[in-house]
Amino acid sequence: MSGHDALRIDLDRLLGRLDALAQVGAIEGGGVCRLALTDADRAGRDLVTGWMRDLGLRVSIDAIGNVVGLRPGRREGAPVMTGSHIDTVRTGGRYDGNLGVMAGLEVVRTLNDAGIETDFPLAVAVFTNEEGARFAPDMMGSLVYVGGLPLAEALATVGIDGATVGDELARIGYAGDAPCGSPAVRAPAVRAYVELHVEQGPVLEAEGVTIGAVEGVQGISWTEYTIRGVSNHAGTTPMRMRHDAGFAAGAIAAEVRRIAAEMGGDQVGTVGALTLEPNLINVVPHTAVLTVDLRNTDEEALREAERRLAAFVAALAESEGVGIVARRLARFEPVAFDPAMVAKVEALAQRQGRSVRRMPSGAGHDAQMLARICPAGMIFVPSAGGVSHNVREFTATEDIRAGADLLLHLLLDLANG
Ligand code: HGY
Ligand code: MN
Ligand code: MN
Repeated sequence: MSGHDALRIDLDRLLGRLDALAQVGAIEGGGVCRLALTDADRAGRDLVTGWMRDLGLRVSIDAIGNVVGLRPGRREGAPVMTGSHIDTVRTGGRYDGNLGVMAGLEVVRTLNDAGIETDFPLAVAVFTNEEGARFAPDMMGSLVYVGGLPLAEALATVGIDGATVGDELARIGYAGDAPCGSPAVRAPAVRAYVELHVEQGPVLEAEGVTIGAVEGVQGISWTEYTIRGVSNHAGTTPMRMRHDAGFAAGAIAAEVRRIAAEMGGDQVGTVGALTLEPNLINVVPHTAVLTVDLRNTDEEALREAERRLAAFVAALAESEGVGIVARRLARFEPVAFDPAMVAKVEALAQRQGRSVRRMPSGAGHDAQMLARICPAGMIFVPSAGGVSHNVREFTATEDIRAGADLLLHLLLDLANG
């Protein structure tokens, strides 16, 4: 432990910040809608960077809009970093991403109040567009940060509403001047990275366990399909004459479910977005655009799922006489976190008297990108009912306290090397 064993976060202060941030982009049912680079995202960023400055952090904003608040240590050099994201999906909860950033700020406040200076600097990061819901891929900001996606390519990305990342970043005033990683430019140095996040799944709650020591993140495959058929009269067109983009979209959605059931194990598949044109009751649709999200903890199995779907789509295009164009939106192989970091999370949780279990993450996280440049790890706390990406997302306050206290002491341990 860090020699400050009795140190604890202030739970009410942390909950207060979470509540205040949840008012920005608040939607019916207690959730939040702050899609990346919208006015609501700007308002959230303004609030959080204000808190960072109030805490005495040196705030830098890089060219993809990542915000890093730096707390100097006794020594110069690469910081120990924590953080997450504050952009949300359209039906977001108040904890996804936000908890990791708010807990990072609470750690800083706790250290400030205790007059504790760490050996190495500490940093709290807010990564741009982790969700990828408006601009694919997800984890875009942290991927650019570590040099995994060229900045120009990220800025040129066109979103689901036709806007580009670059234009929106400039519009909200977060196109920063701090250099960010790119294949050409070395990624900023980070000594270690730890992210606190809600599990967003049912495992911890079902097992009555408080802490997840996350071993890694499963593979992610996002594809958009554009299907071109022929619009025709719903009443006069014999079934044998149809080239029905709507039917083809529905067949793909059903096949995604069938492949997941057939493969079993960790295979999951989702058709989350679907639009038809002209989207009228009495017209056979001429166009359908849908997205498929496939994930698996095993890379080979994920590739098999992709192969099965691609074969189905090719045969469907043939049999229905439609054109189907696939566009890759995101593809990340499974990531394993640094075993020593996973062991640290587990051991510290046990030392703090918390129940803990090792587990993979079903969701993508910025930590999986930071793992490319430094030892990275994650702390999970339970999600009530396993619900997330839903306004009903909830984590019990005592679980938040457990996760934030664990983050506090893990960061102290890492920053005092
Ligand atoms: O899609 C995900 O896994 C994350 O919410 N970005
Ligand atoms: Mn998240
Ligand atoms: Mn999310």
